[in-house]
Amino acid sequence: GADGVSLERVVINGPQGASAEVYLYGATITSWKCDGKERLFVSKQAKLDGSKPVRGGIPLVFPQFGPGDLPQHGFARTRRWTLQYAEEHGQGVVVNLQLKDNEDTRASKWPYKFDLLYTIDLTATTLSTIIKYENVDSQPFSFTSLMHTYLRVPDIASTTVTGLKDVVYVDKIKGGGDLVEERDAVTVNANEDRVYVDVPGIVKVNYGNESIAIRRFNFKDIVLWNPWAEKAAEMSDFADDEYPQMICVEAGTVASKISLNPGQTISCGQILTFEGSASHI
Ligand code: TA6
Repeated sequence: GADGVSLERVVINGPQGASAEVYLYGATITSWKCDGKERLFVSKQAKLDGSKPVRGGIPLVFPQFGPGDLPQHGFARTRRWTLQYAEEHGQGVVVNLQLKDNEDTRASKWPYKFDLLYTIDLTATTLSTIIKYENVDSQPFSFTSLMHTYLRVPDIASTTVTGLKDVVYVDKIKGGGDLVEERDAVTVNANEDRVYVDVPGIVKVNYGNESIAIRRFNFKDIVLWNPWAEKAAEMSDFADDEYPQMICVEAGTVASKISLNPGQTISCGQILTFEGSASHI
């Protein structure tokens, strides 16, 4: 869209000061606050006018992860989703957004009829994001999909990622697949871009005495990414000095494809849980 267009967004106020914000553009969650702090990273230079995917928050990657026949990471993160409903429940707030095929997607290299229902659920200490994918076409289709979560951290140098030990990964920077993670606590001190394949359990991002736990279902893989200085310099929507305040730990199925027959659905998603030091919330 033209610069200066202010995109529609939904502000979600949950219990105990928890809050979230989602732009209908890409259904991109751009804020998740709990225990008084912003837990997601959005670049100071992110475009919030629909001119390009938001550099931060939780962009939705569908139907293609990475480069390929479609624009990088597919079209879901640059389409306008429609708000179906938002309502309070006992422990928080649930918001439903929908995306369907349109003439542009049907004219693309991925021309299938689909229906996505995105459910965002906010409680005092959790943010759950689930997509129900439905094949409403007359033929089967396959896709890759991922939630490109940018977590805010005080300093990458004192951040660890646990839950990846013994997992096979592909290193997209150094090249090579079938590597095995040997560390209990993975640290990042350079440009990293890794796809951990078939991650079995809970992955946690730990900083200071706080953690964000990432629980997944039907999302097999975890992508770990930090652009570091060299790649940050190449992105116009990412300031040069921001990479120490973020880490991308992304739940998805990207090393294999999800296939749906006509009429079939699958729900995939993640639940982010804030685990603070004092469990005073
Ligand atoms: O996070 C993994 C990744 O695929 C990286 O290779 C990098 O390209 C990143 O996504 C950001 O992609 P984007 O298209 O949003 O600039």
